[in-house]
Amino acid sequence: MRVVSGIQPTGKPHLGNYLGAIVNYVKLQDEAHAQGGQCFIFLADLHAISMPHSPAELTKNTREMVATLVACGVDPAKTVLFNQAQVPAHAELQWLLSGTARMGWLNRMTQWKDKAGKNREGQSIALFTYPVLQAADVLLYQATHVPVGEDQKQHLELARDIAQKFNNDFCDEDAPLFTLPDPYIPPAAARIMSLRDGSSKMSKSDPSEMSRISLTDDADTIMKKIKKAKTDSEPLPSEAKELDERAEAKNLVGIYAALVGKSVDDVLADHGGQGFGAFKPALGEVLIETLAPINARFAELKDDQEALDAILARGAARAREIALPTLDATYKALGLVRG
Ligand code: AQP
Repeated sequence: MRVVSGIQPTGKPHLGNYLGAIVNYVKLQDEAHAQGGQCFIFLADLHAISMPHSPAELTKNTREMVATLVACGVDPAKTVLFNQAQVPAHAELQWLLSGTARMGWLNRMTQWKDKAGKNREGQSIALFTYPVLQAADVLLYQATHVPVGEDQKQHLELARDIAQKFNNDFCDEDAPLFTLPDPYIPPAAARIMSLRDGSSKMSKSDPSEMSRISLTDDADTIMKKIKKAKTDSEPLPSEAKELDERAEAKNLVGIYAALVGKSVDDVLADHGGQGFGAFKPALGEVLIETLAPINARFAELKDDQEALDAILARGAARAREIALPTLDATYKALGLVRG
């Protein structure tokens, strides 16, 4: 079992990152550890430069993201925790796979279409080739399980296509180089939506702070954001299917269900008929209770720059070592001569 996933240090991680991905990093880390497998979690700082960014902010966010992941339960003793910039093999493998990836495949990526909008010509090349770097990230470690939110499913499918084509084009049938990675998407909470707009996902780069719950928000901020979350004026129904046309209500009930580990139907069995004046404070309390220990641990860790850098340095050294055989084999398969 090889678990590999990454998160961009582009801001404070939010509830969507937590329920969609980080909870599963911890779950799979423990499973892999128990089975003698391996888990790699990296900060996707090379991905972060695909959009305009402030270098000083990127450095600060990278350290804060390490502190947050550790506060959430990612354990550097069980997981190889590092940032891409310290493992050049990621960028090297991306280039080597760029000969295999196809323009048409990348053109179809919905994240590219969403982020580029109408101004494709004005976007960085990195934003367009982002999914090839993502393929390199997971193929480099022969990932079997990739815990991601639903928005990343298409990129994972592309990574499989690239791996498959490379294996077909450059490897013997009985000795494929790359393992085809499987996405590990949570059955619930795979896509947490903005608190201001139930049709767009909760995102670090949304200009409105009120659109997301950051994992480091304090209790008052959490309650304020939940109370101000957009909803309709109807009471909660008693069955999940009645939420289908009520995006904002569905999102809040889905968050509650994921946090307490119940199905949406079970939550509605308890709260159906309630208005948001009663449901929102109940949700706020559950969120505060879930995030309080993460907040406390984050506060202990966040200012110890030396310790955070040491975690990344140790992880990167290990990652470089484990990445090497696959990187070497890729050069060789392509017929590239290296001294
Ligand atoms: N709203 C979400 N619901 C469920 N899962 C989510 N993820 C992100 N948003 C949601 C999952 O979190 C992991 C890390 O994501 P990322 O930071 O690398 O990139 P992203 O998907 O682009 O996240 P953001 O917050 O929207 O960042 P920005 O605004 O910088 O682009 C991934 O597994 C993702 O699926």
